[in-house]
Amino acid sequence: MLTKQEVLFISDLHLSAARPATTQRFLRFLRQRAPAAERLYILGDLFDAWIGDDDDNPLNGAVKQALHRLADAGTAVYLQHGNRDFLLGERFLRETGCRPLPEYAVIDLYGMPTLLMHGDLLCSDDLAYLNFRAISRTPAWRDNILGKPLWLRRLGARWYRWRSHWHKAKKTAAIMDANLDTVKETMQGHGVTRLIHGHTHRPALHDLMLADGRPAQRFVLAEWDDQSSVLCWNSEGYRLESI
Ligand SMILES: [Mn+2]
Repeated sequence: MLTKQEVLFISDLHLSAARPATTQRFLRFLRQRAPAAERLYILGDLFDAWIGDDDDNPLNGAVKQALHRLADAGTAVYLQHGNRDFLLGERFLRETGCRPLPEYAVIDLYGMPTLLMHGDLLCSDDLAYLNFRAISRTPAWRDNILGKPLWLRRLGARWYRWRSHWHKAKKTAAIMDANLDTVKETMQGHGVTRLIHGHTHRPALHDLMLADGRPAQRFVLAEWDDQSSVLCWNSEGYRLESI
């Protein structure tokens, strides 16, 4: 077998029955592209909504099976929660062979400590969202939601999506972007000069300077839409690959 030497990063696929082309592209990526990698990091919002590990719709089944096949083929798959799929739980991990990442995950990337985040915590100007986030990550909130029957959760997800769409329309672009001070404080707090995150759907590579004068880099991953991109690292450096 070939040595697997690459490390891949993706985020914000927002898989849902409403976007079958993206799902197909992702399944093909898992089958054909990802097995060449040593590690695949999925930095949140793999699904557009996740209402519980017991949701056995066909899309979830196909994705779970493909992830497991990849893990079985020797690629380590790491999963971070996004703001849309933070209810992904233990059972999902068991059924896919994915390994969980904490909301701030520092990994070694070819000798360089690198912080991985979904990115929603960087949008610190969006106080209404951060407030909801704090409440919705408590065990009580979670148990309450997951204790409801599946049909009710399905209905709730539709309502939530509609409401979130409507709320977003009222927020300014600046509020929904990462706050630069928060970015710098977070990086400095974790002792890194490299950060990779998604969530904002504003793909870019930002050069910045930390308060202690060290130059730093922030990679913002793209959402998977009509186009898909993958951030690929190997010992030589990085490149963006379109799928
Ligand atoms: Mn997100």
